Amino acid sequence: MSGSEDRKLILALDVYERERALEIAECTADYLWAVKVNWPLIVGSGLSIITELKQVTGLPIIADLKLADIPNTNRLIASKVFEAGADYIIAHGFPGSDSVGAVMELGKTIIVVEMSHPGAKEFIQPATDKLIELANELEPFGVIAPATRPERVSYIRSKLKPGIKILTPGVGAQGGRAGEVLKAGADYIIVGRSIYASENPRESARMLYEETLGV
Ligand code: O7E
Repeated sequence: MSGSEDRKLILALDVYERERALEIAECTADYLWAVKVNWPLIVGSGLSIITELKQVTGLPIIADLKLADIPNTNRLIASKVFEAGADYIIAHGFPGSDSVGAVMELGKTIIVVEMSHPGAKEFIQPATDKLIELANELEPFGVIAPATRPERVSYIRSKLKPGIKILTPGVGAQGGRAGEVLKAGADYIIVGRSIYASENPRESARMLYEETLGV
């Protein structure tokens, strides 16, 4: 198995229960680069789950809050979440550079430039070029792009400053394929249900990890 710096798999831990979350994170940690915590787990188990997951796995924690508020509110939320131990926070870009900037002042940030679901074509995809411009200007750690549309990942890669990472949700349950999206230019794949809802989460994570090797 490679060191964590070579890993490309992020677990989207979208369960409610604390015990289940800790158990799944612990048994899959060997194959992960990071664990992503979204609202289902925070509303189910509280913010302290971030601290606990960090202790149990030793991995980076991405707080996927999709922050989309005025700068002051983004700042109030992000400061508590970084304080809890999050290493990265995901923010929407559409509220503007001041809102995203307020999060970036506090810690490493990931900006949504396009989403993976069908409805993303209605409002977000028409704004993707502007959101890429915003990312190129602010230079966050990374951006979110859709694993369900590898051609869009290639496009986003071609417009994005080198060095800004591309993280892609939508592999597995939403139809995206790991190898294909990594070849298209993604740096990391984000996978939820195909791991946490499978009969053997460790084995599912191992198989996805194997798929990412050598791409
Ligand atoms: O479909 P799954 O079960 O593999 O889970 C995918 C996870 O990625 C889930 O947490 C979902 O909220 C998230 N996600 C998407 O599925 N599509 C997106 O466009 C964006 C995200 C995401 O991670 O948001 C970061 C902003």
